[in-house]
Amino acid sequence: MNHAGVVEAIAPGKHKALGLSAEQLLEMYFKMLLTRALDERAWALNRQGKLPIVGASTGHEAAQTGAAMAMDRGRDLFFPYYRDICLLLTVGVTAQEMMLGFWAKAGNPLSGGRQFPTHGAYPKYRIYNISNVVGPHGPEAVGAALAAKMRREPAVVLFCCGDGGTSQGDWHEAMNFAAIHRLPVVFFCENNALAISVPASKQMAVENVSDRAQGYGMPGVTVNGVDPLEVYRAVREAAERARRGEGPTLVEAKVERIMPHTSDDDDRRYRSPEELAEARKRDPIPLFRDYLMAEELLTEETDGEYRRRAQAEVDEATEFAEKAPQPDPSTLFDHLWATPPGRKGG
Ligand SMILES: Cc1ncc(C[n+]2csc(CCOP(=O)(O)OP(=O)(O)O)c2C)c(N)n1
Repeated sequence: MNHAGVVEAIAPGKHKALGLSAEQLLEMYFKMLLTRALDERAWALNRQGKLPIVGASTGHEAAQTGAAMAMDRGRDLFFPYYRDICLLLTVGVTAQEMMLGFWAKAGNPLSGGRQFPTHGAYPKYRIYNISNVVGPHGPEAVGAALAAKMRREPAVVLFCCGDGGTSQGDWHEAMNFAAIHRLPVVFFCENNALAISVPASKQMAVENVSDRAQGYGMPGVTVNGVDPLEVYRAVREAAERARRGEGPTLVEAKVERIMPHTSDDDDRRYRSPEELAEARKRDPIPLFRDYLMAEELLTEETDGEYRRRAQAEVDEATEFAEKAPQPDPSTLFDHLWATPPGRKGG
C-alpha cells in the first residue's frame, strides 16, 4: 500500500510566498541529492558484504529537508528516528560522519560505532537519542520540551516518527501530555503507509494520522510530503505556534518508501511491482528539480554539477570510513549504566 495518486507540479513561485531564498532552496536540493547518493552507496556496500545493515530515506528526502529547514537549527531540539538521514544532513551532520556510522567505526559521532547506523545522539547539533525501539523517544521529546519551557528557553522540539510509530502507546502518551501542558513540540509523522510489511490500514481505523490530533486537543494537518515547500510551510507554522507558547501541533507528511524497510528486508514478499512503480512516480527529487528549473534556479549544467559534487562527497566519505579504525574492544562497556562483573567500564 502507498499513497500513489496524481503527482502535481509544485505551484509556480511557491518559495517566494514562503520567504525562502534561492540559496535555501538549493541547499535543500543538494541535501536531497546527497542523501540519495549516500543511500545508494550504502546499499551497494551492504550487498558487497561490507556494511552490516542499512536503512534508506529514499522517498522521504523532501519531507525531511523541508522539516529541518523550518526549524531554528542551533537553537531547536531534534528527536529524529532511524530513517531521517536527509534530516540529519540538513541539520548539519556530514556525509563522512554518516558513513562512519554505516561502517560502525569508532569516529562516528552519533554512537561511536556502537549502534545501528543513524542511531545515537549528537549534542553539537542538539540531536537527541535516535533509538531503535520505536516510540519511546516521544515521551523523551516531550520531557525535553517541558524542560525548555520550565527554563524559559525559546527552543522548540521537533519529534519525528513513521506511521507505525504512532501505533505505540508512548506516542499517545507524549501527544496527550504535550497538549495538556501546551508544550513547544512539533510532532512530525512521515507516513509512508508501511510499518515494515504492515500497511497503515492495519494500524489505524482513521484515514490520516493527523485525524488523531483532535482527540488530544491539538491541531493536526496532513501535507503532501514529496513537496519540500509544503512540508516547510506546515512545520514552520507549527514551530511558530509552539514558540508563541500556543502548544504542540501534529504535522503528517505523506511520503513514499521507495526501498525495502532495510537491507535485511525483502519487500517482494508483500509489495507488488505495480505498487512500487506507483510509489516511484512520487519520487521527490525529480519533482523538486522540475520546480527549480521552472523557477530558473537550476539548469541542466548546474544540476549535473550538484550531482557530481554529491557523488564526490560520498566517494570521499566511503574511502575515509573504510580506512577509519574500528572501535577499541577495551571500550566495549564504556558509557553503560552498569559494567558486567569482571569487566572494565568507564
Ligand atoms: C517497540 C518496537 N517494536 C517493533 C520494532 C521493530 N520495528 C522496527 S522499525 C518498525 C516499523 C516502523 O514503521 P514506521 O514507524 O511506519 O516507520 P518506517 O520504517 O516505515 O519509516 C518495526 C515494527 C521496534 N524496533 N521497536
